Amino acid sequence: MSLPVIIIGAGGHAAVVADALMACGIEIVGFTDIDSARRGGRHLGLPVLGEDRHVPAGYRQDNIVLANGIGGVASTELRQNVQTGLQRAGWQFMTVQHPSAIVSPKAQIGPGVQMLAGSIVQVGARIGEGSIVNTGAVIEHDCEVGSFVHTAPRALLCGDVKVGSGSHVGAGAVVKQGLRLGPCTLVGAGAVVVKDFDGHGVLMGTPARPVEPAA
Ligand code: JB2
Repeated sequence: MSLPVIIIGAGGHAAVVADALMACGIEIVGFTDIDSARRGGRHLGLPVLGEDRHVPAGYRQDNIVLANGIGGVASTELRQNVQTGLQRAGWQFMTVQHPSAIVSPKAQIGPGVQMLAGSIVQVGARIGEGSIVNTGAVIEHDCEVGSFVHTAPRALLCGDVKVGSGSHVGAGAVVKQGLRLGPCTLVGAGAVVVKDFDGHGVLMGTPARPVEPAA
């Protein structure tokens, strides 16, 4: 059983992470949030403790773990920066697996990965640190997903796809089997990707094509 958890961030993704932890019977101490006005309030019925430095008395790095409640659409940079900063200060980030997620015992799951309700991670898949497999997303066999990748709700990576670190695969998008997407690729919602892409850019549409990011 996990140590009690503090969730970083008190927004939409944090609520989804909290729900997954509650479904596992894991104790949640509360949320932190950069918005100091929220200190003393509640989120999902649990206390907002204050900013990241406001860990309640009695809790230390050896008797509590953190869960990353910051999601982000399009960019996972904030999520990554907040987590790596706190890790440098000595905090551990837990892996989260909703009880309804199906995760092959032959998949390799990095530290701090979040596999949310109804997601599927198939045999031979490898998922790097801090990535999100969001609600109903599917990572098929032998995929290699880098660190801090967000696979959004219902996105589908067919077998043997490689996705570079810091990428976002939008809701309902499909990436055809065997493709390679470089780091920091943004796949728009509903896109169908049928060609490799070097990364650091945006793919949209069916079939997906590179587009200029919105100004
Ligand atoms: O450095 C920080 C920090 N920066 C922003 N530390 C802490 N502890 N909290 C921080 N925040 C807080 O995260 C913001 O003040 C805000 O309350 C929260 C982010 O909430 P929001 O609902 O705006 O975004 P999200 O990342 O939880 O959810 C986004 O990404 C999900 C994957 C949304 O787009 C969701 O719809 C989406 N499902």
